[in-house]
Amino acid sequence: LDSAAAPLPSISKSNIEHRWSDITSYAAKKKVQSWFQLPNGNWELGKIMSTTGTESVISLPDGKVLKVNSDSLIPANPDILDGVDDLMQLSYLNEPSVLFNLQYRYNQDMIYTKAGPVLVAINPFKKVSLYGNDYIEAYKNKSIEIPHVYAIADTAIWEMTRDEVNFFFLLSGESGAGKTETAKIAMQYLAALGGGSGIEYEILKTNPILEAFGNAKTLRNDNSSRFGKLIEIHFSETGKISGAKIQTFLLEKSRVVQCAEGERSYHIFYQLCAGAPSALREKLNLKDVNEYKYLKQSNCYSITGVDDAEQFRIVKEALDVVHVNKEDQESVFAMLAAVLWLGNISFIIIDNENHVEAVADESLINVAKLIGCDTMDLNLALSTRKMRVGNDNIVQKLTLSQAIDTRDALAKSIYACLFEWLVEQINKSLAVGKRRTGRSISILDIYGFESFDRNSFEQFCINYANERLQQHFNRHLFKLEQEEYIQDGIDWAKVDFDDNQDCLNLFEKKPLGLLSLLDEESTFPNGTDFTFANKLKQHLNSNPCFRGEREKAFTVSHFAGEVTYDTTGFLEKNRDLLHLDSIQLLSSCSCHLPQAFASNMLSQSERPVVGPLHKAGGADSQKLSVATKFKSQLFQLMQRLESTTPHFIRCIKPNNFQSPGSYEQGLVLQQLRCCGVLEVVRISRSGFPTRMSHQKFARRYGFLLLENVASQDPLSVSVAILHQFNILPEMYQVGYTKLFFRTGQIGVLEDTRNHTLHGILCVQSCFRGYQA
Ligand code: AOV
Ligand code: MG
Repeated sequence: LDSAAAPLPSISKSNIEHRWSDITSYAAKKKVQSWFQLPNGNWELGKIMSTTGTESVISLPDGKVLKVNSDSLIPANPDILDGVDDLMQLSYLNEPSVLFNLQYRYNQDMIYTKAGPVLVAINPFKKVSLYGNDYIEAYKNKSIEIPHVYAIADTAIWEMTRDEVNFFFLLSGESGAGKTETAKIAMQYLAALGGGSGIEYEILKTNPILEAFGNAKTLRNDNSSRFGKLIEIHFSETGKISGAKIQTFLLEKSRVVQCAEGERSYHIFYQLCAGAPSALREKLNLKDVNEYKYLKQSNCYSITGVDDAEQFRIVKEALDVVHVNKEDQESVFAMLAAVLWLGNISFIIIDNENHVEAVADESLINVAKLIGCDTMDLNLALSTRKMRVGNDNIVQKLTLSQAIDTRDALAKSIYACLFEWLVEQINKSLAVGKRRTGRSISILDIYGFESFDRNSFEQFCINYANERLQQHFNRHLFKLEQEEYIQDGIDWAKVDFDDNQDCLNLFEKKPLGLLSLLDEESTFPNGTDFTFANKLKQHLNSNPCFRGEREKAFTVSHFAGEVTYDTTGFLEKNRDLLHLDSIQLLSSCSCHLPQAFASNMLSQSERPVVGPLHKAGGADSQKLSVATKFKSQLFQLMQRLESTTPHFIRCIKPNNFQSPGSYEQGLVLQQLRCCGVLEVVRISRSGFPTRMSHQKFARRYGFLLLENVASQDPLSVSVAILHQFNILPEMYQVGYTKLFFRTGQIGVLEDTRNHTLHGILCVQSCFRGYQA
């Protein structure tokens, strides 16, 4: 049993605080419990019966008795600590103990647990009765203390109102771990407490809209966010919501034209087809989902437990709430129908050079009608390209594959513009107004780390974003904490953590990083996915986070695991070209949305446009590529984060089947490990989380001193206070500028202060009574 290969990586030495060998004889005498790893990698709780030399005999719950190496046993916490609210309270902070504690709580639907400053949320994959008005009231009145998103939202509201600070909720976790749901739960609480103006209702209604247009079923999550979202909710001085603003990041637009077997395109397409009332159906000439090629290719039309028609009604209602008028709503649906019909447009070859023309069938006619243009113009835009050769303008006919790419690019652009347009309308409706108070709570919910059998440019961007966020988590919780101790001259045992700087360098380094090399290759007219992959292998093979693979693939060691990317389509997606012919077509349309899209595209100078003014084939090198634009968005975001008070919520997926009641230890452990939860707890516990400047400390508690210290400096006053109240030396440290305390120490002083103040107030009021 001992030597049987476990499929899971076994526990690393550095993660163990105590080994049984230190205490086994004691343990055997008391028959205390310890963790034993089974060959399948799971941990079992056993009782130590006896210990001789390096061997121990343990009995497992199923009655089996085993002789094992004492070193393979890991101490378990006493029963009294089963299911503690905060992992900080565990006596033994080893991996099996943490796993067990979370599982113990999970089995009782207690899905939230504190890990020091971080909230861990385990996805229940079922309705749990932890939400709604009664719970909101309870957390508001502080009559309940179990860890919860509500509790954190409550702290955020109070601290924000009092200290005039900006709060930031950072949600992280793998795809399907529960970030979006958790974000909605936090919004629910903020809306309940900050409500009154009615704007809170609009804010909540943005969720069904953005989910319909930006979420889709993937193999990992039936409701997977395919865009990143930052919502910033502003509050007045009295803590009431005054407005909000939504920023979105890189929508996965390739999904509109292609998606993998078993996945779906964006929810809204299925909702429209299922839920449109008959008048609308007729007007848009809507068919069933299985008649559209874009939706048909993945062989998946419905999601268990989801009624698309009902969702459509919900989305329409939500659009009303955020003031998108009926006329605009109809235009939105027309654009969706146009995208679907575009996918059905086919081409016929018209000469022996493989040049094509669009088939003048129902699909072509419908698209033209829906966007408001002439069928001939549409046909030309899809099958020809105006080019400038020397001083002449010429018209080049397109081949079949060029025409299909042009068609798909148009469909993707219309959809992406529609999404942006909607976000803009929502922002107008939620407008913060002029009276910004400097009080806001933001929630960041991006797409989680993804690893599929086949990973493309989208996963590359998504995982890069997660890597950036992880860096912020590390920096904030580890580096800054440790640097502060060192700066203030505090004795402090350094806790190591997994820094992901190497992986970020792999992405960001100039000129030899993944992003720079991708951009460079994207600007070469002759660059292909193949030359790109070769370039990576040539320049990056010595990087420990990188590995070249066969053919056009490469592997990156992310903080959350290795992912192999297939470079097929990387260059095209990064260039994101839309030919000027297509933009001109949209601007000539009689409908207002395509016109708005076209002028938006032309005004966005960073968008690469290829047309007569540009070289054929390559993008203008001055325009920003998709990856570069995304990177700069992320940098701006990180900068904003620096000036706020962050709160981290780590969402954990207990199984890969999206099913309730199944807790896979290996899967949970892997997520806990890669996001550094255990290290955070260890730092918080071994460190001095409470800190106060000498001045503030002296001002706050100085009056409690028995001797008169008015003339003394803050440091001497502080030391005098520490002595008078017999604070044990190991419970605090005196730094150059600040005092540092272990958890709970300040509480004692605060109690005394409150008692004393209360006493003083009583005396004062008696005195006033006496005078009167
Ligand atoms: P994600 O946002 O983290 O994935 P979601 O928030 O969409 O994950 O959660 C996935 C699914 O888990 C939801 O659709 C719910 O069915 C379920 N779920 C999550 N949290 C809860 C909860 N607190 N109570 C009940 N069910 C829950 V991705 O967007 O894929 O990274 O890109
Ligand atoms: Mg999500």
